[in-house]
Amino acid sequence: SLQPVRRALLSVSDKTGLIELGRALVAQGAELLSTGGSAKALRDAGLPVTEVSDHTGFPEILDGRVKTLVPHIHGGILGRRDLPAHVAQMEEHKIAPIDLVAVNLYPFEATVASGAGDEDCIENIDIGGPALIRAAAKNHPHVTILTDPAQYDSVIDALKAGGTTLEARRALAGAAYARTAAYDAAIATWFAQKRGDLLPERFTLAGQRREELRYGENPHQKAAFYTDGSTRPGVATARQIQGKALSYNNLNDTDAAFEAVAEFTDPAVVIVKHANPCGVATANSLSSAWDHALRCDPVSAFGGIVALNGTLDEETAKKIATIFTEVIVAPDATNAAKAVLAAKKNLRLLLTGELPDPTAGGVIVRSLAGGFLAQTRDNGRVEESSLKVVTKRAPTPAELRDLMFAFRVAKHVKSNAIVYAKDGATVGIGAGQMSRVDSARIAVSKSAEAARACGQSEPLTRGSVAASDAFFPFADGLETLVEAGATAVIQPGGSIRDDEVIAAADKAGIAMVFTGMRHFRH
Ligand code: 93A
Repeated sequence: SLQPVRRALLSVSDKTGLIELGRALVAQGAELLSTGGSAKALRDAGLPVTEVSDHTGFPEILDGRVKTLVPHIHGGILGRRDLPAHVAQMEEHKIAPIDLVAVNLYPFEATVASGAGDEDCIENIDIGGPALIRAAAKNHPHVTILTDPAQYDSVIDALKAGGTTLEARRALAGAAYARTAAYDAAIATWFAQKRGDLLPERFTLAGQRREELRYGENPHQKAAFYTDGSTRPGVATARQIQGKALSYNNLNDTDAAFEAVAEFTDPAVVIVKHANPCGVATANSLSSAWDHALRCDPVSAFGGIVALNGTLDEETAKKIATIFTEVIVAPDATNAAKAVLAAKKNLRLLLTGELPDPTAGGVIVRSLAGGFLAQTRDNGRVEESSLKVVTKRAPTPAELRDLMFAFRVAKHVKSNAIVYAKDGATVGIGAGQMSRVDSARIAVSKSAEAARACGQSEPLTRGSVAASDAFFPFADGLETLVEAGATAVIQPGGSIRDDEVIAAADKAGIAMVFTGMRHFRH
């Protein structure tokens, strides 16, 4: 049944689209009720509007904390038009029915994000707005509830055609409760963070669907991309300059690549395939970092995601464009670089403006059967000063630089992770194996392949350093690194057999440092 609107209540903080909505309502004969600021905006646009306080005979009090929290408003929204007793009571108390409510809430989330003080944040906790939204949504058989300017157009069209359908009102009611739930989740999170409690007893996930994806990890899975309002530079906040829509796997891989490349201050390039880096390099230019990153595993780099930590320049863009690449993500790109990529219609270019702070806090969530796991981000960073040399030989300055680099890369490789590096570039990456020894061996065999590809007989791991994301439970893992030609090793330490591992390192004459910090990643 189409529901025309005789009376509408408009109370919005975000005035976007308000006038158009008001005009459409007036055009189809509705009376407009409105609160202070919204009423003023409507009046200024020349629309007839009744202040809520005039309608109820009760003034806005307590600095606006009580504006619409009165029976005349809530009775008008909640009364069932199909129950004679409700209709009679509304008449008895001179409560006029309200058929449409448009409310968007005090900008609590934006106020918190702006770094405002406690008092300001608290004043931006909307009480009357959520009450209006929840009441109107409950009575959706009779009432239309709008909570977002993006919904206005379709309702304006419906009003022109005689009113909203029950189906539309039901969908809007669902969206309304999602909005109040997300709003309360943001408030609860704020209180938890104030207490320093990142993982509170009740944890509510709230996201806004940004887009439906063509499919999930596989074509038979449905998928969507949700954003949580975080301003962390990355896939969710990036501008897409060109290319087709990003897939589920693209988004996941782009996130992994960009978070990894943000670890480095020198010009750096990370190439990711299946959420693992297959080449990482730092150099004195992005162009040369690209060359070195690609050399690590040119076979895997085909169809990869490329992340850069600086402005993409023309020379680097030309090089990347020579191999099939799914996504390039960078803080920025020069016009010349953009022009180079423009010819590659399918290639997506994402620009983030900034790099994310790898040391920033935050919470990471992963779902599992019956619930989800939450943990704080792995924002741990090993600094040179915290390394402990455990072998007779200490690393040379050149080895030390590469050890630091390799361990930082290992943090972004799925466990068990083994990373060989030389001269600021990975030369072999072993990822995601069930045994650490296997990861070490795989990295070497890949590096031998890469060496053949560039006409070398020796694997690139000769004379490299190696990083392990976790300790070696036995000496055999370390021995594999030595056999591959690593001259220095970085690992967390902490195994009950550390002594055996250190003895094996000393026997081989290599240098080894302990970080005291593990970087598992699954
Ligand atoms: O302070 S409130 O929690 N108390 C209320 O009774 C109330 N009624 C509506 N905030 C209330 N609102 C909110 O005022 C709405 O959710 C909307 O965000 C805002 C619109 O105020 P104005 O029309 O004065 O700009």
